Amino acid sequence: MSDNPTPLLSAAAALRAARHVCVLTGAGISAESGVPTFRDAQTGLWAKYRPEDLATPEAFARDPQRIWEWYEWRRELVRRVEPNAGHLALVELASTVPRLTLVTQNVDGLHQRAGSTGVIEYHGNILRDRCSAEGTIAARSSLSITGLPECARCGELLRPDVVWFGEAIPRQALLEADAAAAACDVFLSIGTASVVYPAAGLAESALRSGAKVIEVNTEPTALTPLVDVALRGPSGDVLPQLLQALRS
Ligand code: BJW
Repeated sequence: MSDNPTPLLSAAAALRAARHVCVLTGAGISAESGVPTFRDAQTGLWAKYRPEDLATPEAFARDPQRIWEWYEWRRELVRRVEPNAGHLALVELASTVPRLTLVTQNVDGLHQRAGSTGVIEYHGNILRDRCSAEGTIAARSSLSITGLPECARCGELLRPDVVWFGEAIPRQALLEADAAAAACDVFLSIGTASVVYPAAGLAESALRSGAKVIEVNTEPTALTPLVDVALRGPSGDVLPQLLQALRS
């Protein structure tokens, strides 16, 4: 028998020894629920649309109707889907390790629906509206002049409460995620291409602090050359297997 443990057993051993696990999830963890990722060449959202046409404040200022149509379509989709085995495995992982911080780049709320608590929403939440003038979470006015969602308080246009390119990460989320990445002893990067910053910098920060970094992804990513363990496969399969290995 070989002395080299399999990647799954190595990852399980790292988690067993961990006091604080920081998890960063990306679009890949929701793919098995039926939510499209961004950068998949065939099915990704950016395969059909250019990011700068839809996910920037400039695009919204230029054509709010088009942006709202895209986001309403995605909202409907997110409301119809269910959390998958990957989301559920992270709920269990949180009750298995001494401390777990879950940071998600996803805006779909599926971690919370699966039962995860204290989720740090790094890029916001697609199901909330925010006033484009006041910046606060806002209710819709029932008297819209433009036919687009307007703020019940000030009448300005509402926008989805997500973070577009060139916009700052919500301050609390940024601080909490930075602190967890720098303090954890295991960092788990799941279903993200690791190309969008500052989120992609969290794993780098964890590595600098001496944490073990484990990646779960169907494909190699920009982070793969730096990780301690790479687990290849859909997170809905790999995460339950990892949990089982951790418990045995
Ligand atoms: C599976 C799977 C399965 C598939 N199982 N795996 C250099 C350094 C630092 C920053 C920059 C830089 N150059 C440019 C920037 C700025 C920019 C940036 O990073 N650009 C890069 C693209 C180059 N960043 C920003 O603009 C950020 N803000 C900022 O920097 O602010 C500065 C500032 C400071 C102070 C004041 C003002 C400004 C903001 C970034 C916002 C990103 N927003 C989006 C849209 C959110 C709203 C919406 O949903 O519409 O967030 S873009 C999109 O990308 C979305 C995602 O959260 C994010 C990351 O995508 P993710 O999750 O990695 O998805 P994919 O599709 O790329 O990958 C999926 C992965 O899953 C793949 O690897 C698959 O293989 C895998 N997979 N099935 C497991 N079943």
